[in-house]
Amino acid sequence: MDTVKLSLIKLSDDPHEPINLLTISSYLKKYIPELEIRIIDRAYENVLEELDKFSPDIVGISAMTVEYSLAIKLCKAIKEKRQILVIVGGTHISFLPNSFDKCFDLGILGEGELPFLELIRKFKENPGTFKEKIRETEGIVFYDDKKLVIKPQKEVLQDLDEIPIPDRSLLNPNNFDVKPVYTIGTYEKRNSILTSRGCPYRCKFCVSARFFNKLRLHSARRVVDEVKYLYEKYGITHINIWDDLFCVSVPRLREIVNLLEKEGIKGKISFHATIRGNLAKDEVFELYKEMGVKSIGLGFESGSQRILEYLKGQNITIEQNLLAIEKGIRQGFKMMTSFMIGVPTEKIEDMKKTRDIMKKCINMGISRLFIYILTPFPGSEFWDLALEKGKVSEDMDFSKLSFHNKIPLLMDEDVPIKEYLKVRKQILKEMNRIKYNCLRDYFKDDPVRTLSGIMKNPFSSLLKAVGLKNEKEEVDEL
Ligand code: B12
Ligand code: SF4
Repeated sequence: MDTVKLSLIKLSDDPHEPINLLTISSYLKKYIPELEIRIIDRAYENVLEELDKFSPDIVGISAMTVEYSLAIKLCKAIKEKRQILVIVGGTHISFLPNSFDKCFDLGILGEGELPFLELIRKFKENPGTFKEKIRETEGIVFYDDKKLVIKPQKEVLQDLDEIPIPDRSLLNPNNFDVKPVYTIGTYEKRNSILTSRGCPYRCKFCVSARFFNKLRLHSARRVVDEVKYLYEKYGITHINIWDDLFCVSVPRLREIVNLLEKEGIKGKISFHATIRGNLAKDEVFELYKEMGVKSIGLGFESGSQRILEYLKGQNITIEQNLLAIEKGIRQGFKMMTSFMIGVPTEKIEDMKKTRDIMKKCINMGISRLFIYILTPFPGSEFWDLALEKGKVSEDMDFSKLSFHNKIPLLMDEDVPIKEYLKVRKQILKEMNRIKYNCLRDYFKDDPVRTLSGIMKNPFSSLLKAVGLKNEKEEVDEL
């Protein structure tokens, strides 16, 4: 086959760029330049209509757990119309290959670059015999007649710089509109980058650290080249760094700052990045400031030291988290943090401690604050526990597994639900104290745009983004 046409589908209707699909695309194009790729983003496009227009040979769907049920529906709808190859990839199938649905031709397990390249190569050689030839590839799952064959991926890319800078022209143009940026509360042309894979820690609830396993970093040069490309080619003024722990290497951070300066783009772009309480050294804040980081996310998780240790291990304390927040605020960063409740062994007293620490963070001047209910995503230690307790299964409705669940699946069994709901209501009320922060920031940045945005559609993404609608509904419901 001379050319292969590939469609990659982002199922989330959240208007963030699918950096994973961009990454896969740039890697595939490096080795198969004649490959024609069309990314379809459900946030802006009707997937089935766009597929009709593009008429691909292969469709690749990316699915997190919460999206897996939708991925199956979409695959069935595609197959009703045409018999083309439909592949599923992403975190869900990688952790739960046993949930592979027969409607898909194949699933890709783990990091997609190597197995997907192999697959497209084989398909391009001969679409007719491709299925027989792909069988020996590692990192795939498929049905061989009635037998499910799972071949885990043994090797992943070691040098992330082998992935060329993702080509943003594959994105829907709406991605480049000026938009409200929740983290900093201003209107920007924004985009995202990913400068690493993995994390040296193993928090019990975390999926991505286990997914990527070994920590790998893009070089500082490659990071700055991508930032420069976004600034010069697309006029991007804000970059969200999606890394789990961007500050994990201080020497690389320093090199990034130096290179931004050398390239003459330091101070021209603002960033959002993450930090961990035990890594929040003065030097990191200083480098973040110099680099142009304006907002910092920190996972506080719990106001109870016992639960914090249970979740994150012994290398982190409440004092470290508070100190990090205090330092950040003092230095002018917009600090944002998140907590979780509904943790196994967590008692009402522990939740009250979380409520009190939230109060403290608000009094200190935290900019944004979130509270989630612990969700046992496949890949985390909690999935196994929830499975044992019969709270989840491999053929459940996966759309229920989201942070926005109201009733926890794993909370300590001795905690009376009424008591839990009472504390949760107090926690939400506490959070409501700062719910206008973001709106206030938007007003400050551009009052006309903010007002007209609200007038045009009071339930717009602007209000949704500041959490007004959701929190009010939740408080009323309880
Ligand atoms: C950016 C991000 C988002 C963004 C954008 C998502 C997007 N589609 O791009 C937004 C904000 C929308 C988001 C939302 C949510 N997210 Co999120 N998100 C991330 C984050 C930080 C980065 C994703 C990423 O680009 N990673 C880098 C790439 C390289 O990795 P990757 O996505 O896994 O992709 C690789 C492979 O999976 C595979 N692959 C992926 N797709 C495909 C498709 C094909 C065809 C193939 C062959 C291969 C393949 O190849 C890729 C390259 O190696 C990850 C954490 C992380 N570090 O990964 C969490 C993460 C993916 N999110 C997670 C969760 C839970 C959510 C939410 C459910 C949270 C919630 N609100 O409850 C929502 C769901 C939204 C919805 N659909 O309703 C979990 C997923 C857990 C799970 N088992 O599903 C993660 C892992 C974080 C965690 N808790 O550990 N998220
Ligand atoms: S929660 Fe953050 S610090 Fe913990 S393992 Fe995951 S990425 Fe690392």
